[in-house]
Amino acid sequence: MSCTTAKMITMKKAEQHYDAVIVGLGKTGLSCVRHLLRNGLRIAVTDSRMQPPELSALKNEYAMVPVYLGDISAALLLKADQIILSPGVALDNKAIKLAVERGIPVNSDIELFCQQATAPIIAISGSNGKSTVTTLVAEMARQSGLKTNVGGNLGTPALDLLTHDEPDVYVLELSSFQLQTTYSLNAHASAVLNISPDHMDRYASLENYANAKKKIYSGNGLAVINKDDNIVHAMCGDSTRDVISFTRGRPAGNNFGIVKAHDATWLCQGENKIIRQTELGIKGEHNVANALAAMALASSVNVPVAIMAEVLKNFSGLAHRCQWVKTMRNISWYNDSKATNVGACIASIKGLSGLGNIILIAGGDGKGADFSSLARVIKQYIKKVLLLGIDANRIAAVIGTAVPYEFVADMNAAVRLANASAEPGDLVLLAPACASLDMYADYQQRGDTFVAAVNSLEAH
Ligand code: UMA
Ligand code: ADP
Repeated sequence: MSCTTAKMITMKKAEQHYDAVIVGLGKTGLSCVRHLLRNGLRIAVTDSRMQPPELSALKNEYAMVPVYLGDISAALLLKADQIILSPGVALDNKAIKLAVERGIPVNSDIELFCQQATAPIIAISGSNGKSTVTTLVAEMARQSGLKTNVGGNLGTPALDLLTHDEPDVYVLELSSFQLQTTYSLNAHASAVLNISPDHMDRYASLENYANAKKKIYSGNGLAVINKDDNIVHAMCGDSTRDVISFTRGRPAGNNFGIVKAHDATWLCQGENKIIRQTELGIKGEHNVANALAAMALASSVNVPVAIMAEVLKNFSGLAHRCQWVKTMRNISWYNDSKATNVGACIASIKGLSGLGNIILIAGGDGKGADFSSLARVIKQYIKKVLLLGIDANRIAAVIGTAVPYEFVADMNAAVRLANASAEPGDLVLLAPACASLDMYADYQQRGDTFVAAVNSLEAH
């Protein structure tokens, strides 16, 4: 080969090579662009959508970064030293699979984060309660004087939390999608809050889904375990590391749990009473578990129990989580748009069940869920169900004749019909047991649409 030909080949290779190709141009993708450019890497971005959400931000801020839209191309991925995969893209995408077969590493934004962050990380996963617990832990850490950066699946991409001055602690909500391509996490403390089926369109089995979440316990930090959840409990069963548990039963040793005393039911560490259940700002049995988990995690950075109790009194919950909207004609309306799987819907119904008969608004994109476990709870607590979205039929099939149900075209129709069906003393609950993406941009938009429809009732 002549010297000129060899040079041309080298140049061609250099032209085609990327240090990293970022797959996905949503929030995560854009945070990866910023991070990798800061580190001087040569990158390209691809997204299967023709109009991904952060396209104009990318064009405005980083016009020089090549972007490939439409079907994700294996040929592009094969030009990369590594692929940075956004959580919304499945590992079984054809092009990604081919790249993996050819030995190209696939990493999450969380992997990049872990490679760079030096402050301790408190990491939280689970099927339900992640955002609530993450917010509580961050608030407890902040109130105790720690400089705290909070984010991840909660909203702010983890890489956007990296600052010049490292905080005292990072508090990260992590999804199974983020964890499955993370390898360097060694959290100071971590928890899988609970496991119930979710994202069954992305996992072959519950076991695969749980195994992705289990990765949060990698390393040797404090493992916080839900003693009441067999799947979580088994994740660190034979561990020799530091483990602390929480339970809605009586706690053994220095673990967190519930003690029923003559005066009240207390959330405790061992025998040490921290806060009465009635004083919690967030309501429902599932939130008792969330409060206990938050305290166990916060104890890893020495948050005083008095501060834990104060935060738990003052925190009345995040928007779209079992949120009271209003009461009219003695009918109360609740927005739990974030109940995006069956487990969350059941927890939501049980949490409100003592307050009156419930009319349930449910349905949306079931993400491959098996809805059969909803049937018993609906039969026990629900007066009527209004169903919308692409999987409305699948929910109707499990309800059968147990409880009356009707199909509705949209949220306005659901709210109008619920209002017409409700009697004084009833509750109307939006707890869809499904994702919102078949009808709305996200769960927030679905919840906002519900709240707007409820508010418009008053005018009539
Ligand atoms: N998408 C495509 N083609 C692509 C890339 C994405 O169609 O090439 C679609 C995905 O299928 C998905 C949507 O675009 O429906 C968003 O995917 P994304 O990876 O671009 O998402 P981001 O905007 O980066 O937001 C992600 C998390 N989203 C998902 O995991 C789907 C956000 O969690 C998270 O807040 C954000 O990163 C910052 O970390 C949201 C979520 O729904 C709240 N998470 C799931 C959950 O909580 O159940 C896991
Ligand atoms: P995530 O971030 O995991 O989706 P959130 O804290 O946003 O969890 O809560 C979403 C919904 O999940 C709540 O409104 C409630 O219906 C349900 N939920 C919250 N915590 C729990 C729990 N510990 N167990 C079961 N369901 C829960």
